[in-house]
Amino acid sequence: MVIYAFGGYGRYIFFVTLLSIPESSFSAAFKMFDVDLSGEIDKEEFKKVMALMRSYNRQGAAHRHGLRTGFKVGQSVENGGVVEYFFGNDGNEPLHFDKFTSFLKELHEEIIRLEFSHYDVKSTNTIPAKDFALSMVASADMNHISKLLDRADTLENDPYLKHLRITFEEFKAFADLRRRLESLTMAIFAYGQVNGLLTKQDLKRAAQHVCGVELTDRVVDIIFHVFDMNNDGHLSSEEFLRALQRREADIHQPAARGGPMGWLNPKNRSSLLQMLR
Ligand SMILES: [Ca+2]
Ligand SMILES: [Ca+2]
Repeated sequence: MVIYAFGGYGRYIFFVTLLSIPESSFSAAFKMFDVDLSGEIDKEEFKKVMALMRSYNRQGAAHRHGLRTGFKVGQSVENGGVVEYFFGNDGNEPLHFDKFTSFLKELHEEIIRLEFSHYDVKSTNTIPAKDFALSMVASADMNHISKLLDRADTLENDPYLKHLRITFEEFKAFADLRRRLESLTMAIFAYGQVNGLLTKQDLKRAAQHVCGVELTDRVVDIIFHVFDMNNDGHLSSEEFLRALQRREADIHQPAARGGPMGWLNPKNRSSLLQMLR
């Protein structure tokens, strides 16, 4: 529970900044923070890069001059205790790669947990299948959003699916899969027997073998209900990518998204990637 441990809403900008680092870029991010290439991050390096990233994320492309006019190191960096956690109370402990990456991993996991609790209004530790479907659609390709929402709605007409409830572990498995799969789509489709079309069984095996993620039958049933748009019992590569691609249409209005996943703004990601280039 790193977010709760380290502070509340007022510090969220700090966490937004850290969360803008995608898992695939942890290693590149570490190198970026380690300004003097000593193999470890010290407190001043950390504060400097955080301030830079913060001003970049906040001002965005329209005010890019903010990067040049400078960030004021040590000024109003509300860090929610993270600086002390990383560098000790005296601020002199160096930060190594393992601690840096495991912290970021935990932070990402915490966001998944927050999203789950957002749907788990009665704290039963399970969420209805329809809410799960909606959460999948919320992170899918925006260009198909209304059709996918319709499909999520029809879940209630299915006598079997409508009563299913999804646990946090199942919810997290899908989030893990989505996160890891983007770069592994080709490998996944090697599991499709016919022209790269995935059956439910193919998807389960591929998730397990390629990504080490265990999907339960009901999660796979819900995935197919929503994303097998032509109802042929297979996921084509287009259908599959629709499920994995993050939505794109509203990146200019991150605040309008609401909910914890609004923090994971594609715009923040691409900002960082630009910085890393
Ligand atoms: Ca260093
Ligand atoms: Ca299909």
